[in-house]
Amino acid sequence: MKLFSNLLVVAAALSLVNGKEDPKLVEIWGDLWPFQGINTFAHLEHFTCLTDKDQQFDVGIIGVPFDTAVSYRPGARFGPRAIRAASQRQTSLRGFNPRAMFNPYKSWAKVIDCGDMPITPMDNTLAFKQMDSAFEELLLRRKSNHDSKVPPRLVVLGGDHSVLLPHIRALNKIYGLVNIIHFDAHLDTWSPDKYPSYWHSEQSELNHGSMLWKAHEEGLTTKHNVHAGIRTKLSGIEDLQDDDSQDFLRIEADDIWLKGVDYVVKKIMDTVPKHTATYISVDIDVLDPGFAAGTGTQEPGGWLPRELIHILREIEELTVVGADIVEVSPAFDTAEVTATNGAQIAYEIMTSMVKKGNLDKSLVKVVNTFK
Ligand SMILES: [Mn+2]
Repeated sequence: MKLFSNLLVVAAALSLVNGKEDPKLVEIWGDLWPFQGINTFAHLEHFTCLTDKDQQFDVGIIGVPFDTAVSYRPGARFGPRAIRAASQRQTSLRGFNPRAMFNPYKSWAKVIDCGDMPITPMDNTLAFKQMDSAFEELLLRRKSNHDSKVPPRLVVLGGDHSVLLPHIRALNKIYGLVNIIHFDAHLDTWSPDKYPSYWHSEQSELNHGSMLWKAHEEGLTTKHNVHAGIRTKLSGIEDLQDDDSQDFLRIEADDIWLKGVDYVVKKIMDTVPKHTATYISVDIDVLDPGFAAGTGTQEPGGWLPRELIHILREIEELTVVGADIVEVSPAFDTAEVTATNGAQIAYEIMTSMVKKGNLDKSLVKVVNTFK
């Protein structure tokens, strides 16, 4: 019986909804196997953080199921639920990350699943208003559970890549300029001119390949930014010149086998100052389509999951103020491969965020932005 119960996942906390449970029944029925129960990310406790304003946390998973800014295959609105389903073998009891020698789910931090942002799929202007407001609500008007002088941090499950922009806008209000480490097959620094059309509106300028351009236009980012895993087709060499002018260092997908994984790690660490606010954005299409078919814009010749995982571990000392894993589109996935990689990447990033400790309050540039 002892061995048997060791194999079980204690999920009693998930069932404590009204405080009226019979302890004896909880003892009998309160344990679930990883494939059982309602899906939250890694069986974390779930709170609807947007409506529960007194809910304090240190690191929150938040789903942003928005995909009406894609330029090719849609479907990433179902990314959050697919990543949550694929995360079920992560539990606090089996959450020890051997590569990091650390369990992010059993440490100082209160890590919870904040649920999803309710974003309209009918009107992108309104959708971005909703996302701007939601990120401000969760970051500017909240305190972290561990230290009331710093806000909590979010790990976003996308959604298409454009959901980065409202997150960076909110982070910029707190920390000032933010460094971006952008794992992606594509540049995503394309200006609207690169999508020529007779038909034009202000909102049509923003899509999942232009949000980094927009972030630069709005003056949200530093001069210490990195793209890693790039292998996109271009409209011409001028795309790279435009990218240079937005202060991104490019690490090509081929660099990982031509120059090695250590080269990639060193380039990132040489570019991004360790003690400054840094955002990690992972477009799942940085992985080869063989490992991430479930995405909107596949590019052959990408990285292996083990390479990305290793790099994320090697850069764990950076000061990560927020992160995302985007563009998981489960309708194109096979055998949950893409979503499982997405869940693992979220776990690796969360491991780093918790392992490094809470943020130093000196990073918070704007005082009294949150109550
Ligand atoms: Mn992207």
